[in-house]
Amino acid sequence: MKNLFIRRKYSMKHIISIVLSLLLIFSNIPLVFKVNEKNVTATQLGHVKFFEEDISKHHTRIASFNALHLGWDNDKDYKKMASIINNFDLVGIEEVMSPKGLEEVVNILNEVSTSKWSYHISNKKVGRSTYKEYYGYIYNDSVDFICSNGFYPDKNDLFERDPYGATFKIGKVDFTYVLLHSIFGDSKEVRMKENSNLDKVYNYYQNNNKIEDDIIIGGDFNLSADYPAFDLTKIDKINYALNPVLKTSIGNKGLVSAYDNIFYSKHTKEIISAGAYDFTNSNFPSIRKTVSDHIPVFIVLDTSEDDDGIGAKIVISVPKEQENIEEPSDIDAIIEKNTNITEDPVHVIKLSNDGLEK
Ligand SMILES: [Ca+2]
Ligand SMILES: [Ca+2]
Ligand SMILES: [Ca+2]
Repeated sequence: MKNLFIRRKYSMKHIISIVLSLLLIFSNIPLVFKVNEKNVTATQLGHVKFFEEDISKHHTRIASFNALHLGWDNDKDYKKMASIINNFDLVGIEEVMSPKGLEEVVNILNEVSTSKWSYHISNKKVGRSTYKEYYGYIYNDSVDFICSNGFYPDKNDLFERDPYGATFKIGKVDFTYVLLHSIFGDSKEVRMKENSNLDKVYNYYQNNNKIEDDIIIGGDFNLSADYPAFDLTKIDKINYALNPVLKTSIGNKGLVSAYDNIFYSKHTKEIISAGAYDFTNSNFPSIRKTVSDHIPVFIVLDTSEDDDGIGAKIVISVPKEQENIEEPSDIDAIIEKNTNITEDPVHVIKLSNDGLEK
């Protein structure tokens, strides 16, 4: 009887350990996958469904938004896009397919809002296949566009869509805002591999302009920020702003993945809170079709003082080849043909240099 009991106990343990091993092998879950609340220093606002009108004078909202093929000839509800962006002062945008997408949003904002709005677009599209995306920024007149910092020079092709950065000043705070739309990839391993290079991106932009300490990296990383791939805490205590369990992409029945986030370092103490703007009102399928399959993530910045103080006299070195905009590709030509909108690539580079709109 005693023998039987011991044997049973042993076999239960054995079974549990086998089951756990199988779970680890087949579930694709990395070994470290726990939210460490201590890591999140910004006050967590969670899913914000409504913004109070009167944000404090010295507070500003900066967002990152994957705008799902913005500027293609699709069924985009530009009025809705503009009403979403109107809640922020500066929005970094991923999945910009043509300048006219940004232009359309800015035109509507200038009609409906009391602020004056502008945009900046990267001087070329990036991607490994014929499918390529621009990065863009939409901002109002409380924001000074200082300069483009260009693309991360991706000599070893670590990123499918090379990260892009630009420097802004709001109130007394200047900062470089880097955008990245990481690879989607067939497997988590591919995404982890690409995102594990985020330290190089941070170091590049930090060294690119030595008098600017505030490097903020926002984007759609196609991976939640607590994956060990984002091993950034050793450099300047870089951390994610949003709790990595906060869902930011839209499925047909609800919010699904926590792929969007914003990273910042110990130098950017000006960040006081973070959240995601859930504008869906639970209309998930129609929002996916007419707006995006993501919601914006944002940080709130206190702009009353900047501890790197020197101000925005920037000396940056943009690699020579980035000064020339690429000729529109065949895909551009097709879009132009379908929409009867002609793009002037020369004008685009003018935009990237002075940040003024047409
Ligand atoms: Ca690349
Ligand atoms: Ca600064
Ligand atoms: Ca600072």
